[in-house]
Amino acid sequence: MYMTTMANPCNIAADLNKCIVKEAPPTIYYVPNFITEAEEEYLLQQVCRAPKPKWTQLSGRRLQNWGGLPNPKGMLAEKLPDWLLKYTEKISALGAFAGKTANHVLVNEYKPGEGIMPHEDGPLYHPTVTTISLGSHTLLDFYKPVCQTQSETPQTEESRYMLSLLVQRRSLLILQDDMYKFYLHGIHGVCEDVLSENVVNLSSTGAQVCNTLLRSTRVSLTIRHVPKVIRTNLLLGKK
Ligand SMILES: O=C(O)CCC(=O)C(=O)O
Repeated sequence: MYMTTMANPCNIAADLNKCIVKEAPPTIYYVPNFITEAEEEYLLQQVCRAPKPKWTQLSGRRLQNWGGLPNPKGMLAEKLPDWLLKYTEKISALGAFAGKTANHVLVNEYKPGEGIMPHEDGPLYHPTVTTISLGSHTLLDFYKPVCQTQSETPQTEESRYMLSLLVQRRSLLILQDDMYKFYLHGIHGVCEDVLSENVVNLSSTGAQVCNTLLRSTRVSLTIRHVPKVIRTNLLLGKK
C-alpha cells in the first residue's frame, strides 16, 4: 500500500484509518509496503554512506541523528538531507504530526541478536512517533508502565508485557495517544522470532501464528517532530 497525500493536513489521512490496529489500545497505524523495494535499497545505501563519525555505537545497536540533537529544551534544527526530506514530508502530509512537519530522524541499526530495552520516548516528541523499517522485520513489544501504587505483586517485565507487533521491512508504523504516551515499547535482542497469538497485527502481514522468522540487520528510521529551540540571542542581535 502506498499512501497518497491527503487534502486536510491537520488530520490523519482518511485511508490511513483503515490501517489502525484495532486489537491494540489507541492508536497504532501499521502500513505494510509503505515504500518500494527500490526505495528501501536506496535508503539503506544512504544510511551506509554516512561518514563514520555520524554513527554513535551503543550497547546493542548503533545510531545516527539527523536534523539536530534533541534535548529537553528542544532542538537547534539542522537541515535534513534530501534523501530523508522526501519521507519526512510524505509522512507529515498524511497529517501524522497534527499539521506540523517532521524535522528529526533517528536511524537505528540492529544486527541479529540486538534490541532496545523497554522505554518511553518522552514528552518532547508528542503526540506522534513514526517509523520506516528497512532490511528486516522485528517484533516490537509493548508493556504497561510500572504501577506506583500497587506494591504487593512484583512488577516484572513479563508481568507488564501487553502485546507485540510484527514490524516488517518497508512498513510504516505510527504510534499516537496511549500507545505512545502511556505504554513502553522495546525490542528483544534475539536472532529469530516465533510468532504467537500476542502478535496482534498478523492479519495485515501475511504471516501466521507459529511461523518462525529469522532476523537480518534491520535499520529503522524514526521520524518525529521536535520543537525548535528559540534562539533568543539571535533575536536580540547578540552573537
Ligand atoms: O527501532 C525501532 O523501531 C524503535 C526505536 C526506538 O524505540 C527508539 O529509538 O527510541
